[in-house]
Amino acid sequence: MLDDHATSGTDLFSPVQVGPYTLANRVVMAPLTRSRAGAGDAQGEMNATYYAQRASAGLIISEATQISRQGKGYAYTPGIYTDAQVAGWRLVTDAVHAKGGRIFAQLWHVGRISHPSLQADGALPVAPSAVQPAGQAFTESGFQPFVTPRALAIEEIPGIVADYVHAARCAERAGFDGVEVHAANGYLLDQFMRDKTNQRTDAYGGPIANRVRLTLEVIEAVTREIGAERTGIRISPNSPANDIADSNNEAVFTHLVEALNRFGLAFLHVVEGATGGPREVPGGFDLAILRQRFKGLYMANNGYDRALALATRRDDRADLIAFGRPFIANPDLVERLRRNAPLNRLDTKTLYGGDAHGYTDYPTLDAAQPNDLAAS
Ligand code: 8OZ
Repeated sequence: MLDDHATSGTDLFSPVQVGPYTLANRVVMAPLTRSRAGAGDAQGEMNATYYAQRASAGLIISEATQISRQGKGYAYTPGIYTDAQVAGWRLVTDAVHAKGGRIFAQLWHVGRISHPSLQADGALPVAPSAVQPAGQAFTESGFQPFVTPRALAIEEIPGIVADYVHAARCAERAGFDGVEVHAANGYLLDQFMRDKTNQRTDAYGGPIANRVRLTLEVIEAVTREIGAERTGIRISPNSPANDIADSNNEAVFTHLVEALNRFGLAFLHVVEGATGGPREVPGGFDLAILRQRFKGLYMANNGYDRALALATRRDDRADLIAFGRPFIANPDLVERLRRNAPLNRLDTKTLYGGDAHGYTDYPTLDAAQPNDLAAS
């Protein structure tokens, strides 16, 4: 008998059905901001090369990609709302598909994690409430302190949902296999869900059912546009990323996950612990409850290495494992995991912005082998 989860099993390298796609393995390339988009926030050939080099992942989730100019919060990040951006992403998806890979677009609105210099006409970033985040924005002229955002009027909310739908349609036109709605890491949807950043008194604030409303409206609208089987969602329930917090994370996210069950999404992607940091967070709740409650594929992320990934699959604690930084330094990560081969070291100086160095020049195992010379 199969249990609730369609793919209980023990292997990291066996195929898995995600929506309409049979993925070659359960190793996912996590979304990774690299800030290397070109003019008009459009991707180009260099980005296509980078993603194609990593196409042996069972699934690639694109770097976070803004759904609108208002949704942008970092210099040089790509968008997915203009024709030029669609054309740029088409280079990427064609290159990945030519290598037999699959790729979903991560749809992103940063909310208050932005800066007027990144907004049209120097506008204030928008958020559920006018609560200034601690920290600094990454702008074209370096780091600048976050400002106090402007609270969205309730009349503006349908326009935000419409921007997600437009972006999902653009992602489809660009050849993406699906989308992941970014509801993690302290960006707009997460800001609405948490009581530190959401102090609204209307239908989008107060009780948890109100705070998760925008996320559910976005999921409803996006799934209606491109299909639930091609839509995933990413959350980070215990992460303090981008100065986010809630007085009862567990209640917020168990409510959300149970409400998501009615859609039949492609997957639930969970950043376990502090984003890019420790897996254990003081005051964090046990995320196993989300695995139990969600009736669909569970994708685990954050701090996984080979041993933890294998153990997690052996115990069936996740269906898919998303690796972030290891994929930056190891384009052939799947093969290295399979062979238990050593990993390249990550150069943290070339993570954000810049050129092909630290982007498309990390070697594969084979490239490092002397018998390559014999091939010519
Ligand atoms: C690191 C740097 C910039 C953005 C996230 C999109 O945390 C990001 C991000 C990560 O989800």
